[in-house]
Amino acid sequence: MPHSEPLRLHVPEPTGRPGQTTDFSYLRLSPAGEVRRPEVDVTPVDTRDIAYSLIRVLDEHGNAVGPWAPDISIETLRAGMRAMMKTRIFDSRMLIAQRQKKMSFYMQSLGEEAIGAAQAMALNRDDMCFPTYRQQSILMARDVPLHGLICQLMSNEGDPLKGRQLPVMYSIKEAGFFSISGNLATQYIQAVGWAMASAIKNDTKIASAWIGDGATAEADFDTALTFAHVYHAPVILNVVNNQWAISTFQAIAGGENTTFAARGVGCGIASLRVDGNDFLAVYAASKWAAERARSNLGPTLIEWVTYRAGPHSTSDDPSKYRPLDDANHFPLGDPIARLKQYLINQGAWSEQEHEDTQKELEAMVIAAQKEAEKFGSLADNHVFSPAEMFEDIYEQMPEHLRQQRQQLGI
Ligand SMILES: Cc1ncc(C[n+]2csc(CCOP(=O)(O)OP(=O)(O)O)c2C)c(N)n1
Repeated sequence: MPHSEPLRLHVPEPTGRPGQTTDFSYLRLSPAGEVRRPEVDVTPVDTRDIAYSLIRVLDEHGNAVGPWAPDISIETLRAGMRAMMKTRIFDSRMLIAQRQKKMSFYMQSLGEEAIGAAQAMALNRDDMCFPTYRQQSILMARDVPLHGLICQLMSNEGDPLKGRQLPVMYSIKEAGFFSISGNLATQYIQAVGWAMASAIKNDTKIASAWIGDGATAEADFDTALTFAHVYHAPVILNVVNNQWAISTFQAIAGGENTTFAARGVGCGIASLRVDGNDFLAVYAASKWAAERARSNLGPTLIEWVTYRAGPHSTSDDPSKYRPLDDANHFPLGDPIARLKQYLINQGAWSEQEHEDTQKELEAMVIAAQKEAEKFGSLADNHVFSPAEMFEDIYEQMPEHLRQQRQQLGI
């Protein structure tokens, strides 16, 4: 048949712009408990249906249902609750500090707290995470001291990174938290290499790689999948699909009419798609993937479906490109509220305990901030000496850097 119609370029658009309401029916959702749980030695291609479904454990009444309901102690869940609450409180305090000009920049993880926290609790402490700038919940779950983080944020004289990095770009080797880089996606392939090294050394540690939906469009994402597949690297390949990459909707990163989990299947990697706001599902899927990796069964890709409830960063105003109350309409709700309901149903939490914990953690963050501010903040210019700028570029300072330092007279 001859075609006479002119060709049209397709440019994906979000269904909701400012002043409108998002139609979230584009998300492929499954009811809690519905998706099957294969054995960990499943052949990757046999996870295809799961890559297009959504693993969920908590139903709308806060009950844990189905084959993915994890074997997890109430103590671990209570610790998870605290880690998520601490993350959210830390974020909101640091946002204020940024507005007070005590730091130049900040990035919240509002709405995404369950993902990093639950995976951190499913891993061993010496498994290495290769995070983006939005996995501070891993640090909270691993109980990293807050005052060092705040010194980094304030670029002050106590900053472990000596003021060389943008706030939030932490580097905490002892907590298995790889140095964050501003260059999107670079850490994904580095995680695979780290996992390969662990296998080469016949070690038992695994790696956990992190990327956002937007950054999957970077070439390093595909390279990482190829290497992970070829060498059966012991790595968990996490894709946090929070629907947005700054002002860009996930459809324009390649999410329209498909899923990010499906990318893994195409590369021969076992892949799961999971409710990222369901702490129990995150824990269960992370455990499953960790067991695969530790048993030499290879990598697992997990797409976490969630919603970036806050602005991209303190330099962003989402009201310019999406509906104001979008997060309230997101069908997977809020991760803290959902775990809270579950724990209350179990008789393991209460409104009173929630309030008390909130106050206790707020006091902890405020105390840490006070401690950090003893080293100054950006507002009072207590920063590292400029002489530090020339250190650590190479292991030994070369002559030309020594001369540049001398030119500054420091
Ligand atoms: C290589 C590269 N390109 C562009 C940027 C600018 N940039 C910073 S964050 C961001 C959006 C990333 O979105 P996503 O991967 O979805 O993660 P999210 O911020 O939603 O957590 C962009 C484009 C960058 N830092 N590095």
